[in-house]
Amino acid sequence: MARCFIVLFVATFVNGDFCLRDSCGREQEPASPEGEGGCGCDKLTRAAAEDRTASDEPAARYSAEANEERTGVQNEDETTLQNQMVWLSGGEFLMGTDNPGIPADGEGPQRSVHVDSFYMDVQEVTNQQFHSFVGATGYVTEAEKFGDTFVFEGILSDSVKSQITQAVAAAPWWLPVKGANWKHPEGPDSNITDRMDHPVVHVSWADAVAFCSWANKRLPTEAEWEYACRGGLKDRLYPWGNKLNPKGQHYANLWQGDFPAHNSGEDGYVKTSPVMSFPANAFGLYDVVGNVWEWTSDWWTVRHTTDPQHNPTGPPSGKDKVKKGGSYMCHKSYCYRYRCAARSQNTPDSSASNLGFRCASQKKQ
Ligand SMILES: *[C@@H]1O[C@H](CO)[C@@H](O)[C@H](O)[C@H]1NC(C)=O
Ligand SMILES: [Ca+2]
Ligand SMILES: [Ca+2]
Repeated sequence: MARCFIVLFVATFVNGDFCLRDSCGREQEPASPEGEGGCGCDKLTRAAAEDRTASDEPAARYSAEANEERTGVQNEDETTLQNQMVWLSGGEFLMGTDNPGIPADGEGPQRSVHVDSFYMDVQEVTNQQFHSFVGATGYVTEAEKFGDTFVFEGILSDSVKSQITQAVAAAPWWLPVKGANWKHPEGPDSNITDRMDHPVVHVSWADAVAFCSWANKRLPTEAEWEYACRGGLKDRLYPWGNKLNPKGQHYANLWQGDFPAHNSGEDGYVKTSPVMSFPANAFGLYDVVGNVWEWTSDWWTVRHTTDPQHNPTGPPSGKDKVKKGGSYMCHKSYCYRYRCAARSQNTPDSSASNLGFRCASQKKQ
């Protein structure tokens, strides 16, 4: 299989624009000055994505109906296995911003959007919950099929690092680690035994769709996600307001220190944190920004209409899916994306040590 790895990125400067072209010849989105490279996590492309159209196939195959005979595990302890959800009464809100932190990401313009009422998971899907899903369905993630996934260098052991010769040129702190997956987040020698209440990572978009479908849910649209993030506040940067650390308190698991060399862990965590370790927003939602990035159902575009929108679902097709919220790797200097209006993208088959999801639903579960 010809996997033209992102590792082969060639970076060129054209008219001051930082352009990236991968070995498949695809033009990447031009980067913006502030927080430009970000965590570089939008560059974790799997070349095979080109040959595969993201279908709704996992949704059908792993629906609760299709697994009726195998749901024993699910019923053992509903409280820990099923995510709590909150009912969000629909309405009109201002999506995006006219003061974009990263204009090239398509954060603007600010536009009036209506979303219907929906339920949202209060927390990111955890390892425990994903474990239940795999136990009930036998699901195998895309990272397990590919045999590798991207891990941030800063959380890898020296022995794992010493075996890796490739890196992502545009973001050298990302290393493809053989044998790493959701059960072994930093490679075969690592495990999640002590992290069952942490968000699951190394899950692709299709993996997330399959999980939500099994739970009788679905991924949120970008509009729903952002509506949920804002917690009823208008035109604010974060789910809790405009100050990053009100009263000196940390409200999200982000990066303090110098990226990528030194993470001081001032907020208590240098990697993922147990879900709900930081305060909820006014809607009762935890870790909306920070901890791990969250997949949405929308295809990526940086162009948005200012016409009033009703339950927008993004473009009908595309190359990348939208992810929201930033992660424990985000610092203002490199990845100012832990804001509700901020956004980034990955090919649907991408997986990484800072990317997870939560589910939404129209019905009460
Ligand atoms: C999981 O990892 C911990 C810490 O690295 C280790 O002590 C433990 O033995 C591992 N457990 C299993 C089942 O491999
Ligand atoms: Ca942190
Ligand atoms: Ca998050």
